[in-house]
Amino acid sequence: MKLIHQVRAVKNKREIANIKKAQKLSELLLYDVLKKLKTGVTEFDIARFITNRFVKLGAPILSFPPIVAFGKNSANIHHTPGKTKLRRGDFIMLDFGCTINGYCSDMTRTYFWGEPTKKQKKIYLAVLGAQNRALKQIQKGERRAKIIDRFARGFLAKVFKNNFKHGLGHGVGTVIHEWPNFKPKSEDIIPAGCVMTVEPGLYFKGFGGVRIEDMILIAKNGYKNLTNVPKDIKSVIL
Ligand SMILES: [Mn+2]
Repeated sequence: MKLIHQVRAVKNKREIANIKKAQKLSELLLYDVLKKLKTGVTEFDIARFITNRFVKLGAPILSFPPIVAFGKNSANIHHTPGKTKLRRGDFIMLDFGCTINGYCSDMTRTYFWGEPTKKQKKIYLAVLGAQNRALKQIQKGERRAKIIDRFARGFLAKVFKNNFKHGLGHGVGTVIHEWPNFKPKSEDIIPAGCVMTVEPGLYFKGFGGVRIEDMILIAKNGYKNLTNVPKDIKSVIL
């Protein structure tokens, strides 16, 4: 007999429509956020803007409190937005989502406020490369969570040692973190019809970090990316 979390992981059409709607709204909002960014604005200002804007757009219940992290604060995986002001050369990490009829969305994008340094660029491209590698395995039909996690983790470890400090991703549904999980020791096999995040990251204390998170729908063959916000290096330099 299947456990309830396994049954719940496979989404029906209505559930997928809600998740997609929540994601669409978050994307609209992300573009509004990008327009709000300016030197001197605080993380708290941006976080409050996100919260208020979701209320205005008719989705007042967020998936989780928004993460807005500038500069070295982006090295903190679960940073709480504070008084830190945006400065030239900063990383900008934005991680948020909303709910529609109880169904969550989840997305992270990392931007640069001005031209990134060589090191910043290297970190970003490593994370992007790791995500692409994991997605490629899923596309090819790999469904063992730990193998998918290993592809991303192994790639990152070749460039930077031990800086990827969390699982590669998680199921999304009526709660923001649900079964299954992309983790090194996960025994999960990802079923078709399941919505997962793929979110590699690199974090350097005192310097900053990058996380790129997309939400995907696992198909029988391959997957569908539900996140449609550009993440190539050119698009993330503001
Ligand atoms: Mn997530």
